[in-house]
Amino acid sequence: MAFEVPALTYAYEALEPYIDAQTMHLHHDKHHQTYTDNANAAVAKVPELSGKSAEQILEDLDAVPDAFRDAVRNNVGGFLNHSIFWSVMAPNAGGPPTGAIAEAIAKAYGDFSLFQEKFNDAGLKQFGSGWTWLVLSPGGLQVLSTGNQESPLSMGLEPILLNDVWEHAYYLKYQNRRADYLAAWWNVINWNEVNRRFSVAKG
Ligand code: MN3
Repeated sequence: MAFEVPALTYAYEALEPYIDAQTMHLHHDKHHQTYTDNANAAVAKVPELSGKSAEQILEDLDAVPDAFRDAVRNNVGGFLNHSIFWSVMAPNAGGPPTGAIAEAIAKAYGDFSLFQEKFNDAGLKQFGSGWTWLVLSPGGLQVLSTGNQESPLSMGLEPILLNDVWEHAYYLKYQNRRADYLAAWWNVINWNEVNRRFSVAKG
């Protein structure tokens, strides 16, 4: 049961001008493919993981033998994080949240702009490579960042929304201006998919 890079459900240029087509090609076709190939290679070395989904593996990294745990965390994480990332973006999207997630964000953070500020601030302060997340924790919604390809699933948290703050996600277009990338990214959020994830996470 090999992991496969999911095809984009929109064109590479569809997220322009916020995310450029060249970045999408490199990010999806090269970076994500490499994580996926390395994830398959890592999992193939660990019989205990055969038949498990990426989510199941990341939820229980303790089950991975020490010698393979870093490779599995980095590459199965890289595979799954990017798979979710493409799905929470869409063309002709963005704007204020809708549905149940809008209500939950309003309850937890007040105005949407205050939530955006908190999320962007977490992305800006993530030192080096990583991801910024909105997760569902047992106590409710939470904004956090993780380093490298670490998944909140490994901390018992459910990923609802995520932004890639590795330089490969924005450097071609935004160079060192991570804050500009973080601000522009809100124009491509697929709130329908975020609501679907929120609904599943709530069980
Ligand atoms: Mn990436």
